Amino acid sequence: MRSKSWMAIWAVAAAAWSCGGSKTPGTGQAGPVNGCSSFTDATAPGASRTVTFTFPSYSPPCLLIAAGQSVTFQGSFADHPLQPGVAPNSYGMEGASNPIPSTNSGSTATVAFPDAGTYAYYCSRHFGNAMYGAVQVK
Ligand SMILES: [Cu+2]
Repeated sequence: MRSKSWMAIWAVAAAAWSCGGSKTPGTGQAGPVNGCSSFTDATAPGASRTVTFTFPSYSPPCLLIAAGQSVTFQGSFADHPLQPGVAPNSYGMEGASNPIPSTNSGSTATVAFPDAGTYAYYCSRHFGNAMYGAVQVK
């Protein structure tokens, strides 16, 4: 008898888990990538393609470049470890092979983007504060 009631409780708990919200943070779901619904155009030859960061944001967080251009991330990676991908608490689709490296030391990282796509990144310490962004390559 006791074990049967536990089974019933487990079944209810499992049902509650499986029919939660329609959006799952972290990967491949509807919505702008890491909050980037519009991008700062840095495709012009003389444009700055540097993303600076201090708590709690990247500036500019959403950058548009052309294939073959590079972006320089500048700030303390020890304080704000850079991670490629959609933040665990965010949404959106991104390109298949993200060239942004996991970086947790130093203060400058220049990343080349050879292929078109949208590549997400976030601070592994402060994504809860919406410290994330994306590079769109056209
Ligand atoms: Cu941070």
